[in-house]
Amino acid sequence: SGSAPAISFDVIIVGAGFAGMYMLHRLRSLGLSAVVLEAAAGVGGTWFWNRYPGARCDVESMQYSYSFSEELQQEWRWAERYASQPEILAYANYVAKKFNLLPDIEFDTRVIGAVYREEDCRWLVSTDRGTQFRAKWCVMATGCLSAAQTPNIRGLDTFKGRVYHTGNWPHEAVNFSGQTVGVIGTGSSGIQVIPEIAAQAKHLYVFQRTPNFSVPARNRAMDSEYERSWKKNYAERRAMARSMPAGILCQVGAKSALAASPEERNQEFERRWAQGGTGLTVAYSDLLRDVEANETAAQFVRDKIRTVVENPTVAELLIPMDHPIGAKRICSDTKYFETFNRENVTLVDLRANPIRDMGSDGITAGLDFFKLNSLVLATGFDAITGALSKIDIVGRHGLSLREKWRDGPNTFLGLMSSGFPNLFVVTGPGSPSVLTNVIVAIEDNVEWIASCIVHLLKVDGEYIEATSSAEETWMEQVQKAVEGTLYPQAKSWYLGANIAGKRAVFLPYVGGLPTYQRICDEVAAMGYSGFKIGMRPT
Ligand code: NA7
Repeated sequence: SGSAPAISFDVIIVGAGFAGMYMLHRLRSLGLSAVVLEAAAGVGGTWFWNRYPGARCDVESMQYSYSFSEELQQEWRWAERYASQPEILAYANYVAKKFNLLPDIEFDTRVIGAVYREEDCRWLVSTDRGTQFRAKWCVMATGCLSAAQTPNIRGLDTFKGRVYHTGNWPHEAVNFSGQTVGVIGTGSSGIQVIPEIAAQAKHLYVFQRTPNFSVPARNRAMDSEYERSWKKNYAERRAMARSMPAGILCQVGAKSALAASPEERNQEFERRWAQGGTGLTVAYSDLLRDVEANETAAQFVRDKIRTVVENPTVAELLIPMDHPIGAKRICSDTKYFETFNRENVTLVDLRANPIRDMGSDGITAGLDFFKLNSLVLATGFDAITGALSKIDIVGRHGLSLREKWRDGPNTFLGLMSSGFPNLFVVTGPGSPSVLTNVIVAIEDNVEWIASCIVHLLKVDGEYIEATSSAEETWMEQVQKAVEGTLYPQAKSWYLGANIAGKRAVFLPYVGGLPTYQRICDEVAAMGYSGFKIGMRPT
């Protein structure tokens, strides 16, 4: 390959999703030069790739949007209560245009390596196009749900039909009319795509390993009165949202579920069920802390599934019994359980009949063979660390990030990892990330990183690096925060339990966004305590 000299910038940003786009905008407003390197052909990150039918956000659109520009939040109009993937992608493109971000983004460019050069305190980043970029700072805006994971099914490559992954859906329209289709996976993606495929295909086989809790989204066209009230009070409501544990303005019950009478509880759960969305799991203060409290909500949803699904055997198979409700990310659906009342839909229970292999015509589960025209993998992501571990990141003394994180990721505040000076991560492991309205978490992290860079310029620092003791203390706090909650009782992607060989460590910080943000702000206010600011080696 031709080794053209590396192009230099102040900052290299990896990824042009919501994190990378805002990081670029923020750095440019500080007069810094930055380039964004993006594997996709467009902006939007996970919303660029997850184009499967039915893909939709589970945070209300009035909230799942940037708050940094009053003009933007006033002029953009959301069509629905919960935005669909095409609408969120259109929004991302609109933002990119409005803030003129495109000229500084290199598309179709996948970052494969990043090496820290101690001699000049610079990162050297290389791409799959053979190009190299050099910068003092590097921001990994690589996303929490961006590395799709394909299950290791024997013979998958011998299948003659088409195989799709929800997290890497083709751009051209896919038509399943007249086809027999299989879907593997019943997480959020599966639960969204299954009703859509069922409505189109001749027959749909749903291959379910673990049933999931899901609540109706009750999506609908945006109510103009609701939109108006948000836009009139946007600044105030955004501030209120930031004071909530998940950065989402919603009604969080302050009372123990066990302090309410069964009638009262039932009424409250019914009210939230009718409202739609994931609010059911925050109806009471202890739903994610107390097994008995949790069971009241779980039992409510189980009964709903029994009411909706006509065939009692199928209903029982769809009812989750293995984990507390909310300990895995709860799903939000549009007619998911109803779909199993259709004559063209068959539920295949993989716990009783595990997948054996695939051949050219279909799949064998247990003793049964299922002839398929197409297979859809809704099998999720190597979450939170997957996108980072795909890149060969090398810090001081040849230390590889992948090696360092082999037994679980160590970070200070999710933002930096010791041994990797000047390398920032947006919504990294050890930050609240996926337990929040991620756009809020992104904006706060980006602001923190931008202020940190401003500080370094002011004090003439060559590098900033997390100390290993601050990192150790933080990781203890992350683990302590999850103790006493029910999260560890589910084998979820929060724990990396869905990836073979991934060490089971609880990845996000569950202490809530306000606490996390207060700690981040305090650290900065104390002159970046827990970090070492260094001068250029002479
Ligand atoms: P998830 O939530 O990780 O769901 C993946 C699903 O795929 C889940 O039902 C898995 O069953 C199933 N799966 C994965 N591998 C296999 C194999 N080998 N065989 C059978 N079934 C398998 O991913 P999603 O994309 O739905 O959602 C991820 C997040 O994106 C979501 O929470 C939202 O925040 C957005 P398992 O439970 O492991 O038995």
